Amino acid sequence: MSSVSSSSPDLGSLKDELLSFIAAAPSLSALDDVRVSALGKKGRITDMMKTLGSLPPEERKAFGASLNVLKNDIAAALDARLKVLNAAALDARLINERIDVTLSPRPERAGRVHPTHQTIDEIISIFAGMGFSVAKGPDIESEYYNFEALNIPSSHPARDMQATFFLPSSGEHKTVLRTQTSPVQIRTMLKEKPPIRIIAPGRTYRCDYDQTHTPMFHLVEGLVIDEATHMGHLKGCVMDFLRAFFGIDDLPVRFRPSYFPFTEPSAEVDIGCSRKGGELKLGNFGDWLEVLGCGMVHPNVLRNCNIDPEKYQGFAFGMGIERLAMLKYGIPDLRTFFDADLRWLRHYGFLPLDIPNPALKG
Ligand code: 2NL
Repeated sequence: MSSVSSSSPDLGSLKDELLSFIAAAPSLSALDDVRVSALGKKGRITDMMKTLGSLPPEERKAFGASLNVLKNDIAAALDARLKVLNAAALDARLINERIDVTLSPRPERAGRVHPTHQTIDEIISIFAGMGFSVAKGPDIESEYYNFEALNIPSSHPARDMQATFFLPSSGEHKTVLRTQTSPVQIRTMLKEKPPIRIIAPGRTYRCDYDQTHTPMFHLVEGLVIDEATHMGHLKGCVMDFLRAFFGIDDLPVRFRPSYFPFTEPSAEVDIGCSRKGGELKLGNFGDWLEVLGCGMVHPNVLRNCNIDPEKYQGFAFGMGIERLAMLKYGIPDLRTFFDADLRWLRHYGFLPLDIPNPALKG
């Protein structure tokens, strides 16, 4: 480009100068400095634009056109260099911030998973393998879902003021801290159509405190509703679970007739153990230890949930999570689960990356 007028500066050499600055700008901020020096409020091209008004009309037209061409060329060059520098900056970040995903994990050594939650994870993992899903519900329940729908009559000792935490009631509908997780299963039956296969783990509450009872503890209940479900399914399911959970393939499992208002027939389940020398060992040693309760869902409970007992049957079971954890991990006192003692947690707790299901261990 040549100058348009003897009185105007040499736009060609200005263009070459600016283009070489742009090409040499090593960073985004250096490039911006070049932009400001050329096109900013007091930039060299802007300054020349301001002089247009004082030129004679014939010069103004030609010089103005040349200035516009220059301005557009510089803007385009700035834009192109900006793209190059942005791409280079991204490349540098991709290299600097690269994570080596092939490195083996470094377990966090500071924290521990509480044995109650480790045990819940293990239980979920085993039942997930049998096609169960996990259902949740509120800790504060209506007396109806916690007792009435479960065929528990108002005369039942569990409904006594001494046994259950009743909350200050508003009106005639009483609320309680749930004493089982069964109300979660009632809610599921009311909401979903069979087939149903769920477990409901969670906090439960009873007015009790001694060596083997705390006012808050965790239960997991299971529920299966389908056509033609029978005691054989219940026994197979519970046996498979207990053997997987304790990691003992031939663990003896015994079903004893029992009574619950929400199941008929009902059974309590014992596993084989030995208590010789005050030490508890699980396995085929001739002695027995109770671990859970179960049964076929009572027809009244099915009817309360609008399920036709002529068409559908089901089984249910319930077990205390801390109790299972105590047996599996040799923890002697239930109350220590709720003491929040860090020394206890460091001793009995689990590293976050421990594999929950022993069946999955290599
Ligand atoms: C125990 C016994 C049990 C159930 C819980 C249940 C739930 C529904 C219907 C029928 Cl919705 N039954 N749950 C059944 C039998 C026993 O728990 O000793 N738990 C610690």
